[in-house]
Amino acid sequence: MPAPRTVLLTGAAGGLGTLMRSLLPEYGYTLRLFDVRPIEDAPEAITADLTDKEALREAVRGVDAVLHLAGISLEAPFEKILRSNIEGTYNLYEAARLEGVPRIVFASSNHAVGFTPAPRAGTPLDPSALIPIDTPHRPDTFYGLSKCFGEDLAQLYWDKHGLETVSVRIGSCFPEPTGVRMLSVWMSPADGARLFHAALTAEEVGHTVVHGSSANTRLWWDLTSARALGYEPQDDSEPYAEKLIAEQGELDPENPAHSHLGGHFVSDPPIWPY
Ligand code: NAI
Ligand code: 15L
Repeated sequence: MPAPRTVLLTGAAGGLGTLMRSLLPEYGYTLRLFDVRPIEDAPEAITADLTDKEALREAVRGVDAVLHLAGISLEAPFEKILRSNIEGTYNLYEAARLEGVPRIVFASSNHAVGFTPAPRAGTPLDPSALIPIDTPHRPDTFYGLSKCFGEDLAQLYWDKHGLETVSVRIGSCFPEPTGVRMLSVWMSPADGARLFHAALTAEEVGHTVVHGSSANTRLWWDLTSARALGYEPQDDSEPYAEKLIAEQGELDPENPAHSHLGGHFVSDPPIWPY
């Protein structure tokens, strides 16, 4: 596949979308923006819902790849998740298939496997204790379940239609880690751009699932499949560790919100406010 140049960025108004709008052009991409919310500083962006099939057909027409970030990013009633994340992602894949788009990079989440026990608190782990990429789906919420669906949809569209996907099980991609658990799953925005770039350009990915994080000292999961795409993480959350642990304490293995990959999503998930 020739290196993609024009990329549809869905979810462009969101937190990660905003970060990627500033970071990805440095890699030579021209971004076409899509979100249900208008983007103040980008009047050219397509303002449409993932349920709008016509808008999606037009949005994907002529692009080389899609970076699919749009969707409900927290827990919500099943009906809302169904509409935005399940039907919405299906609508995007159908539009891409019909318009001949060869590759999608799908923002999956650690919450697809959120009930997986965290290996253990502490630093650094024996590599054999890291969560492998083929760990079974163990969604911690309807939100996580929708990411399992997205990964399976991606597999179907590869096997049946030859549409490639890299599903990135993102840990926590924010400018800084804000909690002790995040020390283990944090992905710096710059590493996020590196990983998305690798996922957009690697040869012959079929459907590949990767963990999305920086090379954290306290890493909980295996980055081998991400590195195989050419991803070379440059960042580590460790400089934030002392302050966060002083403020919040070490993770308590008896607390379910500390002892699972998905953190507080397993017991008290944050709710989508809209
Ligand atoms: P966000 O909530 O800030 O952004 C999501 C964007 O999607 C919003 O701008 C929203 O308007 C848009 N959206 C929601 N429903 C839509 C619909 N039906 N049609 C069109 N647009 C719609 O979330 P964030 O943090 O930027 O995450 C981006 C993606 O990455 C999400 O899919 C999220 O599940 C995933 N992810 C993010 C992580 C993170 O650490 N930021 C961790 C794991 C996964
Ligand atoms: C996610 O999937 C969410 O979209 C994001 O807001 C964070 O909560 C992140 O996971 C996390 O687990 O920290």
